[in-house]
Amino acid sequence: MSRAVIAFGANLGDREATIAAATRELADSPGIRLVAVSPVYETPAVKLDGVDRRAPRYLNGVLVVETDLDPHALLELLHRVEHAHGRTRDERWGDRTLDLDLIDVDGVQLVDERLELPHPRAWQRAFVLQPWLDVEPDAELAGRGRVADLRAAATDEVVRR
Ligand code: A4P
Ligand code: MG
Repeated sequence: MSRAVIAFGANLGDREATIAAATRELADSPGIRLVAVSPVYETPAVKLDGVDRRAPRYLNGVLVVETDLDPHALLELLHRVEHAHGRTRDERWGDRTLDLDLIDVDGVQLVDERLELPHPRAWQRAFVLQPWLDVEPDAELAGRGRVADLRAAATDEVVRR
């Protein structure tokens, strides 16, 4: 069994309903046990050229699961759930009904053409670090250090719902 941290984000459609349904679908998937659901934060959209205040705001948070799926199988499951919620891939960092990212799996570090662990941008994003910290106050991000320290250094805005 491994322990995985999954980040969710949604800024189009009924964000709460999508996140609730996706959480249920993951919890009900074979090989997955849901361990923790973080509080949800509202966050301004970060685009490739910085914060975009005209874009719809995101709801962000994390799930912690125990799983006997390997990381690639888990990523495929996340993509299936995104797809079921109308996720399209038009623009990198574009607005989306649902994004499910794999943040950490047991501290494994790997890079291949499909998957990078830990998630390469998690270390600098309060919208990932804050909810993770809420459910795992002693968490560490492989190669980067304590999540609490990374959170203290992150400057993007997160507002608890
Ligand atoms: N991929 C590689 N490693 C991973 C991983 N650890 N987890 C690959 C998930 N996917 C991973 O992702 C692109 C490719 O990354 C996939 O084919 C997958 O195999 P995508 O979901 O298709 O596209 P994306 O999400 O637009 O790209 P990217 O670069 O992964 O985006 P990020 O870094 O996830 O950022 N602002 C706010 N406020 N809140 C957000 O949640 N999210 C993003 C997306 C941008 N701005 C945001 C938020
Ligand atoms: Mg993604």
